[in-house]
Amino acid sequence: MSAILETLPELNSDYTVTPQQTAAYNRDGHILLRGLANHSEVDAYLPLIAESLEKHRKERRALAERGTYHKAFIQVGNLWELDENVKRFVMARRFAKAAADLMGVDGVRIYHDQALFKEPGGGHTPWHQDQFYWPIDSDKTITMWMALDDTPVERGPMVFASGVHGKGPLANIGIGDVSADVYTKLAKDNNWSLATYELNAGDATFHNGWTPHKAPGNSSSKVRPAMTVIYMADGVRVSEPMNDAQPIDMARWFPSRKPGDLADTELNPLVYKK
Ligand SMILES: O=C(O)CCC(=O)C(=O)O
Repeated sequence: MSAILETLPELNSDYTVTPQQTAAYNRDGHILLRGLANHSEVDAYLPLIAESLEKHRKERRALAERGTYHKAFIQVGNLWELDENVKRFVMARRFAKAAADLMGVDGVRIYHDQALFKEPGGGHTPWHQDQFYWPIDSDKTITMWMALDDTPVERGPMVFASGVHGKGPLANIGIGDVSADVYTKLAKDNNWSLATYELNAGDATFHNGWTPHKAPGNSSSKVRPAMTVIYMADGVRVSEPMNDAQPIDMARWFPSRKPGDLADTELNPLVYKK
């Protein structure tokens, strides 16, 4: 074990998710859990996640040279495969148990993780539904989005449409300028109720795979560092791709699996089981 890994907080202790919070998550499709990590835990992991993101990021263009999607954040997926220190954060039992409790399931596996750092002056995150990309035969999917620094509105916390996740796919479209327009119209025509949360470092939102969400740009002078972990219930299966994006996710996150197979490859470790 490396010298750093030995000293990192284990993040294994329980966080109590109340029945009221579970009910609110299932009603709204999103929730904020305050203090899921404490300040010393965030302080230990933030520099490691930031360093790993900087090392592995592919996007090196100036903001002005990028399109809408690449202006929204610097992104690296599955840091847990690349960095043993960040792996401890991604595999944390505490976070996985909270995800399982909110979904009301007895076990969860990792789908993948993403570090998402919105730079100062970074653009808005267009409206989208995550599960458009995911070849998973279940709606028991959830993303934890943890703020690694305080995230007031001007730094770009997410905005969620409440209570529409149960409708499943609302538009057969991935994230970008077109999805921004399409979902803005859906929000207006259907009078969606929108919710946003100002987060402190260590607070985390959880949202369902079908919850439409977006984020404003970062108009502050500080980066908005966030780490996400996407979980799926243990026992879900790989689904038939429903668009051109899903075969890419299937090959990347479910190597050698086909529709109908259990979503339980070596890239999908069981991180919590009751
Ligand atoms: O960090 C953001 O701005 C967007 C994140 C997001 O869409 C997600 O985690 O599903």
